Amino acid sequence: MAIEVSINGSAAPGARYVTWAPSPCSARLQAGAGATSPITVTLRNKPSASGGTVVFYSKATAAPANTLSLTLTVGTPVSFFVAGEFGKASVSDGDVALQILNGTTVLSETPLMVRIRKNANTLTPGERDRFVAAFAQLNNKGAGRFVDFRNIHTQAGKPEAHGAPGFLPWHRAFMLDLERELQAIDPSVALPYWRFDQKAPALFTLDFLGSSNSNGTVQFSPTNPLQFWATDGTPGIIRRPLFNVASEPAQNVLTEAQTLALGNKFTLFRGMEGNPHGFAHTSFGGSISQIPTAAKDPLFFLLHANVDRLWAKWQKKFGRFNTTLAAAFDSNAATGGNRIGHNLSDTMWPWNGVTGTPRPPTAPGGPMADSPSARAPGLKPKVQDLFDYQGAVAATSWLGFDYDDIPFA
Ligand SMILES: [Cu+2]
Repeated sequence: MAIEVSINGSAAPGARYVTWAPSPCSARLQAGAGATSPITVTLRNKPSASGGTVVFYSKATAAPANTLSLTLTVGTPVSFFVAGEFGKASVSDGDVALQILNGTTVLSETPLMVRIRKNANTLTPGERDRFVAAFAQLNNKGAGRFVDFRNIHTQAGKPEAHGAPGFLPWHRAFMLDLERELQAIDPSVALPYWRFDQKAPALFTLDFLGSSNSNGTVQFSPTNPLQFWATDGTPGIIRRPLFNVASEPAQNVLTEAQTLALGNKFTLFRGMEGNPHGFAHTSFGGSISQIPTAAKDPLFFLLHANVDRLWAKWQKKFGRFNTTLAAAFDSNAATGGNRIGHNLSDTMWPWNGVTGTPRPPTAPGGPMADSPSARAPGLKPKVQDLFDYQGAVAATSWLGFDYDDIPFA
């Protein structure tokens, strides 16, 4: 008996990536030799000592369980849901196997990954090396697709993405776009975050994001492909830390607890664009300290993954995933009172391709990268499409990422 398993609405291997949010799945008993119908089957994790773990739900709103019983009849897909068990993320691609058993007979085995954004300081050497390799390949010694990301975050992008309420949703889209490009190179990669309010001695090393010499030139080990990093025709990265990267957090940044205590309304919380966000940037000399050049340094993306994580944590703490709640965003945004690009129903530059005043003169990079597992936020996302990243308000809003320390809402 053969069973076809679909994950995230697709039987393709590229869709077999889950997070803490329940992913829609189905199992279909196929016609053929030995197929008796109906049969009762059990879904479970293949017993394994390491790697990720998934849990099962009959409905997205049901309680998760370690196993699930389904009755299958030939030809008819039966739906169920799968999520990573919180705290049990994968460490490599396909390190979870979803088994379907009839009695003790294994009818099918589907490899899965619980793909989660993790604290960069805690990555395994394998996770670190795959991330660094994908990032280096995206840049391709300055000749790759990364040039668009570098060019988006410039003076032209400043009013589109900074100093106004859209700062957090815009940067969430920017991170997701880059992460999906990395995943097109290596689907096992998730964007790690630099928790800048803690020391991160494993991050500023020769094998990871590099170690700055006294001139601020970032040094890498001979095996680190980031040694070939180049932007704007110039090799290398200039980054001069103004703090001790081995033993200290970034300079004078608010702690996570202080950031979450900025207030329960978005208008208060978005003050974090100054501190800790701005302070984390200016904890260095070099390109990362200024908007037009910040995205030249790969560290930018780990810094902003943490900014995004802080917003996600704040959303979870105060229940701010639904844009119909006034406190979830800026009060002027629903009525179009903000600058274009900072209202809930505005599309965001550059993914919308719109150029000319009041938008910037160019729109580098084209539309938002698609994902084989998640359909949202679409090719031309609106500000409002970036709030419900876990699909907790509407399952179709799921953006396909999660953080290691923020459970499903
Ligand atoms: Cu920033």
